[in-house]
Amino acid sequence: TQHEHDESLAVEESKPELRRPPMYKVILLNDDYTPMDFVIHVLEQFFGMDRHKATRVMLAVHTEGKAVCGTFARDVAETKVVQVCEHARKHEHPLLCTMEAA
Ligand code: TYC
Repeated sequence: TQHEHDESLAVEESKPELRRPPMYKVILLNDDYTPMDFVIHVLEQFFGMDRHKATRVMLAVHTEGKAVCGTFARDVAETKVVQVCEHARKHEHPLLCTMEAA
């Protein structure tokens, strides 16, 4: 039928959308006051790390000044940044979290 013909044309002529969405690195920044245990808990709670990995990443931030916690689509990265910052502020720690294009 003409209807079926139109449908297949519509499918065949659509431009395939093959590009991945742009990704963003979520980055934790060092400071002098946030307790190490608090940072480890943040990495476990918000980034799904086990204690061993969370400890390694926390120490990387502590010694290098910053470290990548994970790479996510933009809306997920934005949510993590807000959640970590709100959690830190609730506990009155100066911990900073940011994101940048991967
Ligand atoms: N530098 C902090 C301390 O000595 C620990 C720390 C690690 C703080 C990682 C923030 O993102 C951070 N207590």
